[in-house]
Amino acid sequence: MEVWFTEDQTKHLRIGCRVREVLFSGQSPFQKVAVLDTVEFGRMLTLDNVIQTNIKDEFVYHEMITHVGLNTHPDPKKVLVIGGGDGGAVREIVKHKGIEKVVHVEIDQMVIDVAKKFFPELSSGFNDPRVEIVVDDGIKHVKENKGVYDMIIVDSTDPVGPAVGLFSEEFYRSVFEALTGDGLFVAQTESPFFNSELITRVNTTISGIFPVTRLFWAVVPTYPGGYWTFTMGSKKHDPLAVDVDKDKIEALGTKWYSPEVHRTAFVLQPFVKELL
Ligand code: AG3
Repeated sequence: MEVWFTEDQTKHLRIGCRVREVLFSGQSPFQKVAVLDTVEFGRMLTLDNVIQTNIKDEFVYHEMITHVGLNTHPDPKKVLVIGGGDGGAVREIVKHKGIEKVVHVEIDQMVIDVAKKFFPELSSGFNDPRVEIVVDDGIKHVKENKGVYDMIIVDSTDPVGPAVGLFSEEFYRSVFEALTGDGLFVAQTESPFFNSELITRVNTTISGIFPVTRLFWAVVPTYPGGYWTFTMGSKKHDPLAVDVDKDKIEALGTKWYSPEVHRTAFVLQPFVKELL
């Protein structure tokens, strides 16, 4: 018997993956959590039937949501990750030797438990002594912590349900306050093919708060459109002005991010430029 997982990427577009085995399925207080062993992508995490990550393409997203910002700030020491309970972002952050502390605020304990059990390749960073896991609401956490973080990463789900607040002006203002004087933040900001209005709104909002706002992109085959964006808001440092250290990046052992990609990720096609 053939088993297929389908995500409704939009009302009129679906992605389907053939499933070898359903490894886990549970309902948390926040969402339906599932782990599927897919034929094309290996183990895959879905939340409310939306693909979050998988063994085959996770490196692109996790390298880009972390290293672009970590190489823009000259000396990041304290980093906050909101969401990203799978651990992929934390794994990349702890590769940086200068990092002293990573606070990882994930709202859903079940996602953390599932990551530890089914995605050891992603959650390995959880064992690093510099990492503190806090099961709480990220919005509340940024409101309660002011002037603390060099970098904040918003590794959220799509802007529906619990994640809506993570795309709001009020939240971006709290993020600004939670950062140190030269801090910066990076958020995942969806697809220019299917979420163009969101990209425009988020960029306008962040530009009204942060002196530097930059959109960059990468290819994630399992996300709608395959072309995915991230937005950086920075108080001082401009990712386009930094000369990234080749040796330092080589030491990270990345598979997508490189000094060249640091620059080309900010090269936007005319239809994307138009959104900003
Ligand atoms: N965060 C989810 C990105 C949104 C994907 N959207 C979709 N498939 N419709 C990824 C979490 C990985 N740490």
